[in-house]
Formats: sequence, C-alpha cells, structure tokens
Amino acid sequence: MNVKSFPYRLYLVISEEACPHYDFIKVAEEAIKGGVDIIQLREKKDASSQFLKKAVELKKVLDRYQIPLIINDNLEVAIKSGAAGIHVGNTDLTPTEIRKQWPQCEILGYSIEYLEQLYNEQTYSSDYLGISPVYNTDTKTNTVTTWGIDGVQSICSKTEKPLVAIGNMKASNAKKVVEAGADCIAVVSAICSDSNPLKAAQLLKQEIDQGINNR
Ligand code: TZP
Ligand code: MG
Repeated sequence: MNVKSFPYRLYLVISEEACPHYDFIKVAEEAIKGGVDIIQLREKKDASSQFLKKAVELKKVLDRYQIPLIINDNLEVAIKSGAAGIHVGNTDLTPTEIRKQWPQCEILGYSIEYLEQLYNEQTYSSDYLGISPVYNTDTKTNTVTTWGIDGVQSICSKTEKPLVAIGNMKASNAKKVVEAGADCIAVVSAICSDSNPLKAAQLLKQEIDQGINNR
C-alpha cells in the first residue's frame, strides 16, 4: 500500500470491555454513522475462539458499510474472520513474518514505541504506523514513550508512512495532533465510553477535518 491509499481519518479501536453503555456491535455501528472509517477489534483477554466469534459478528456489520476490519495481534483470527488487516506492536509477531504468512493482508499496522523502529525492516513492511501513545491513557498503561506533540512532529519529519495517533485522543486535542502531522486519529474511550457514540464520532471527525484543512 502506498501513502495515498490510506484514506482513513478516524479509527475506532474497540473491545467488548471498553463499552460500558451498549453492546460493542451497536457502538461500532453508531460510530460508523458518526464518521468512523476504520475499526480495529482489540480483545486482549479472549481466547482465539471467542475473539474469532466477535470478529465475525463485527465484520457482518462493517461489511454493510464497507468499513475495513483490523484485528489486533492475532493472525489466526485475522485470517479466519476475513479481516482486511492486522495491527501489531513492537513485541508481537513481526510485520515481515505477517507478510510471509498472510500475503493477502491489505492493511498492516505497526506501533512505534521507539524512534529507532522507524529505521527497521518492520516499519518498511507495514502500511501505517501507530504513534503509541501520544498522551498517557488509562486504557493502556504498559507503554514506553509518551510522544506528545513534539514526538508526532519528529516522527512525521522522518517517515512518509501514514501516521495513526493513539493514546488519550479526544475532540479537544485531535486538531492539534493532526496539525502536527498525524493522518488519522485512533480512539477507544472517546467513543466507547460516551453515552452517544455517534455524536462523539461526529465531533472528533469535525476536529480532524479542521486540522487537515489547517495544514
Ligand atoms: N495503544 C496505545 S494507547 C492505546 C492503545 C491501544 C489505548 C488508547 O485508548 P484511549 O482510551 O483512546 O486512550
Ligand atoms: Mg501487543
């Protein structure tokens, strides 16, 4: 995939656990109606069989809206569910290995936790990079570098890969992170914890669009 074929701006990372108000399938559908254009299923605690069941269920809804499904860190679930892609971190199965085992993978995401990763073959093998995390978040605490705006700018100046910013992203900070160089904003709680996921997605999308217009 080349840079220009990454058309996604608002990325929902979802799990059943992250959705206190509604069933995660309903949250996903409302979020799509509000402007989310790519969704990752991230179930860190599920056995593969349970993870796969959820992925298949979610994909049925996503297919109706032509929204790509990305699976977090489980190649078996990604392949068996018919997902469009997979997202992995620095300590997971590597992008080069995923390319070998799953040549049909359309969207391969790789989280950047150290600047040095920008120069390794894993980054070369991926389609987009996750800037992980931009800000500290309670949703994921085992993180390495909190990038901040300076980190986003620094990564942006060193790579042509599409950049997905994650970590405590919300409507109040999305614009400045996009202005700093992020191509896409990924959220868990800003949509999943909101009692109105459709509206939450709309607000985020507005801020992202404004940020892109200001660049
Ligand atoms: N990777 C880096 S931060 C994060 C992940 C999965 C969690 C983001 O969650 P939230 O609730 O949007 O801060
Ligand atoms: Mg991981």
